[in-house]
Amino acid sequence: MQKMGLSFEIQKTAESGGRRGTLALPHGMVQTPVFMPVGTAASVKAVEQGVLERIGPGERGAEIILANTYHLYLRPGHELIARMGGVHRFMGWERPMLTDSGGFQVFSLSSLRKVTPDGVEFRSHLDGSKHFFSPEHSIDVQIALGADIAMVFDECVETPASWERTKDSMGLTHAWAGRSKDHFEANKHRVPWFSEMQGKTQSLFGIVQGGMYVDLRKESAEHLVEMDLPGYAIGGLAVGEPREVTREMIARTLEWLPKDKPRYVMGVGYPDEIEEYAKMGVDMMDCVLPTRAGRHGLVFARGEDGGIVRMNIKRKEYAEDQGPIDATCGCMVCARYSRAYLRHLFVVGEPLGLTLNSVHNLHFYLATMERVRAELA
Ligand code: PRF
Ligand code: ZN
Repeated sequence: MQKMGLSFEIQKTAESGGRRGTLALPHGMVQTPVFMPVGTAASVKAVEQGVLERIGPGERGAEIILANTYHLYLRPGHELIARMGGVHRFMGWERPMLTDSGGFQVFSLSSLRKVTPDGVEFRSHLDGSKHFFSPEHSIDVQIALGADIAMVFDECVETPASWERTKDSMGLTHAWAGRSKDHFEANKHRVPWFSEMQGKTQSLFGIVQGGMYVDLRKESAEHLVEMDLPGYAIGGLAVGEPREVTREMIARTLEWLPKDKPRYVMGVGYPDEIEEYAKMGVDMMDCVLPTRAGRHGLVFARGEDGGIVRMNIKRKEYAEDQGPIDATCGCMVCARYSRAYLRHLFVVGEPLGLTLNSVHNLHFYLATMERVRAELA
């Protein structure tokens, strides 16, 4: 019998609905709830893989990162990456990885999109060249990349969108999910380095859509649950709607998803949001925020009351501040560098500044999740 790609064990569920779990993947174990740093183009921007492995409490590092189908298909190309032994070997990362399907990026980055039932024709945001993505093609690319978890090809509807528009888009997403699954099942053993994954296959997750409409969210969750996939994402959120709406959509959608499978909210959020959603029962989250904010000089710290403080390291008031970003942080940046130095690096445009801010922010996110896991245990 074919070995499973994934097993998920829940050690404990809190009254709030939050769960403390362990996700076993071909490249290793992941403690959940987990925050996944985003490595769009096979790189978590400005942070080297060796550092990523040591970031976070106890220097345990990031246990899983994300990469993106759309970006890697455009550059350097999934076939090149396959010839290099897959995305893990290509980037020197031996821990678990997840690839997003490219659906979201096609809709948010490319131009002149033409959506048909078959797929999406679009122009690259890099050079305007024409490309076509279908569910089958997205799966082919994701199989070539060889991440532990692949995602179905979906459409993330723009916001605001009418109920009718959202329903049509959801119908398309459901048809594409079916085709993604069929193509994945027929081809998942073709990962050339399959034997190196101890004979374990990749796993394909579904994505619930349905915009900001509770009835459509329910229909979408039920449709995907019927497909019996090993994990489920909640997509289409954090696209500009108020935070209360995001929370409400997550809370309701979680009710309709299986309790025994991993549940992943895509593209969230601020540190207090990831904490809140993890306590509600979300097992996985990813976001560019810690790295993107870091590259813009925005760093997170804990206030004396335990609340989250956002600091703009560029500010003049830090010019002669000898203290670390956050004395309680425990990261390698706060152990060594002052706010004054970090401000200086940022002001003169030294690349090290981008790295150090990103490392601190990622540590902050991983530490936040570690605290939630301890509370749930
Ligand atoms: N779909 C996919 N990736 C995503 C999203 C989605 O809806 C989102 C929405 N926040 C982020 N990344 N495939
Ligand atoms: Zn720090």
